[in-house]
Amino acid sequence: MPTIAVMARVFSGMKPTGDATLGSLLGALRPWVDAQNADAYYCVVDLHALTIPHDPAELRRQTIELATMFMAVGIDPEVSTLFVQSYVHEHTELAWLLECTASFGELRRMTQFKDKSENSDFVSAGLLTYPALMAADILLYDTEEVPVGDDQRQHVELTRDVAERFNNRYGPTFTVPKAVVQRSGARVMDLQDPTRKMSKSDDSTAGTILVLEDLASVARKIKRAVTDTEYDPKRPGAANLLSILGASTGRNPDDLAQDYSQYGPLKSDVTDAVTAVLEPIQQRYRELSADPTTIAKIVEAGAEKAQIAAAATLDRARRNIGLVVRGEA
Ligand code: AQP
Repeated sequence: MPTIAVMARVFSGMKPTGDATLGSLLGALRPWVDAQNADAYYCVVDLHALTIPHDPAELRRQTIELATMFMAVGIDPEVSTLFVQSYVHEHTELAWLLECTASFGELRRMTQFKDKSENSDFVSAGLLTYPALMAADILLYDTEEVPVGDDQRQHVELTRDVAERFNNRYGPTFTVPKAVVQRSGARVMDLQDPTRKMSKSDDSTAGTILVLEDLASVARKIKRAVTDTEYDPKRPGAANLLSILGASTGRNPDDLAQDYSQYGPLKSDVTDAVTAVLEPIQQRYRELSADPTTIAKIVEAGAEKAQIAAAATLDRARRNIGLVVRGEA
């Protein structure tokens, strides 16, 4: 398992585009908890949710729900900073400077852009420029490490390229961050189609496990997960179950693979392990969601703290790129 350096400056975010899945929990939220420190920033990236069609009332509801989920999983706002992206206007402002630093060609090559634009009637310009906003999110906090699932590795690579280009062109401005990706759980696959990533805005309900899902339904879905007739730990369905089990128990999936010769016992152990992970989170979520006013105050306070760091970086970037500073002309 990759280790996060002690007290590294950490930033990561999640879009409020649907209910958190087992994939986002194992690939991102749990690693975030492990990486918590006074220099860790965790953000509900609501502006990214605007890149695809959305319902405004749903977005508002899901934003506070996702902040509640961060805390239910174990993000402690007394330790790290938890906030909502759109509260800190520096994100969109820096994004413009970075859109003018990234090239059209590199944005167009992003796998997520290609996947999400492929079968859409309406492809927003924001879907193309999304990685520049994500780069701004990360770079504003002088971030050293970005804990993400495997699918976001490419966007962090682009962030590195853009930061280096900006620093080369305009002088030292940004810390160049690196992605930290778990070995197991980095890409949890759909249980019905293990060649496809489990995603929260997907309609594959039978193949997706939600963090807040009824545990009997979770057990049914794992039991019905697509596998082959003969046990083969290398096949996608089996590899996915072993990766989920590894991420849930902290054990190495390659070692776990040796413990089984049939799918029945494997599925039963995956169910127990996933239940043990989800149960306390669901309990904590129920307690926290009874008091949304407190959550709203926490994200407000988090945004105030985040803005102090963000404003300093934006000021540096504005000066270095050549914008005249108001009152100093
Ligand atoms: N299946 C997954 N396995 C491991 N990690 C995952 N993540 C998401 N799905 C899996 C990680 O969780 C974080 C969530 O990021 P996001 O919500 O901003 O965007 P995403 O990666 O596009 O997640 P989804 O669930 O696929 O959202 P939609 O469907 O709205 O696009 C990231 O660190 C991601 O790697």
